Amino acid sequence: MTEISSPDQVHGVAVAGSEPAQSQLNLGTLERHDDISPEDFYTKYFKPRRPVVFRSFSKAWPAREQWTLDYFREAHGDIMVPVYEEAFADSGAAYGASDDRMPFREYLDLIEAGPTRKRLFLFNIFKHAPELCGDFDFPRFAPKWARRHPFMFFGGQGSHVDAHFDVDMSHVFLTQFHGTKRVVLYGPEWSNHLYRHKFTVSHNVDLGNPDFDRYPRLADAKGYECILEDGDTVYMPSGYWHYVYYETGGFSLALRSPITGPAGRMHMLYRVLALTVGDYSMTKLLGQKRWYAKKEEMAQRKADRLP
Ligand SMILES: O=C(O)CCC(=O)C(=O)O
Repeated sequence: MTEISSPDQVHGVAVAGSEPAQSQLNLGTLERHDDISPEDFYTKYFKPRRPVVFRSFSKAWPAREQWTLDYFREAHGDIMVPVYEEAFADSGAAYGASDDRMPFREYLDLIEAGPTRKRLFLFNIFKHAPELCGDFDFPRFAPKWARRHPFMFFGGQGSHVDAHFDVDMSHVFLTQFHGTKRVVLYGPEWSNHLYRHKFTVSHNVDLGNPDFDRYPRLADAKGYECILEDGDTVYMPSGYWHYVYYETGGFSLALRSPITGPAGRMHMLYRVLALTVGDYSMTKLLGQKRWYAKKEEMAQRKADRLP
């Protein structure tokens, strides 16, 4: 996800510490590998765009040992960090606006102390502390990397990131360091079943507590689920929807492999323009609440017409 796609998409209602009711969704368990070679990964997963969890991605990284809550607190605790909470998309929250700022040290204390909805989203700590880039590398698991856009994600127990796909259409490799999170994935072919809002990369459905009366076609969408633990990397192919629920406080690093080829790049450009120009213009024209209601109505109608 680029900085353009924003916490406007983060509009869920899960209560900190509550368990999501994902068992009702049609989810298979993601395949897992302790060790897979870059060549096998490319043939079996990257090329056919199949998500998977594996552990060999980060095994050579010094970060595996070094990056702990204590380390970040001591070495980088003074950095002022933008903190997000769940924000309803129709509540008037501005694109990209964080809810609060605080010293990193205080934020880490908070997520260690117990459940909290507060998250750091798309946090580029490397701008503040470039030396951290020496603690990991870009492994041979993808042909190309967006080297200037490594992002970190932190969250407290019970927080979640509502489902979305990344507007830059990158392939994402999300590596867990501390704590446990549940990740739910759907391929782009299910976007209408997920009631995607026009021009955006998100929807109004709360996958943590799905409302099948309101969104009946959601039940037909076939997705995947995995639990990410320290050392696991989930590969999320380009365009995959992802919903993340923090079972415990924790953090991860996302490395991104940009989409290649003219068709892929055109699609990325279309998505970025749709979100930044299309959605923005309609919001200006109709006002946030009316445009949101309209997007919701259109998504419902589209889903009703599905075979
Ligand atoms: O793990 C998270 O908190 C969110 C990850 C995410 O949304 C992403 O990598 O695009």
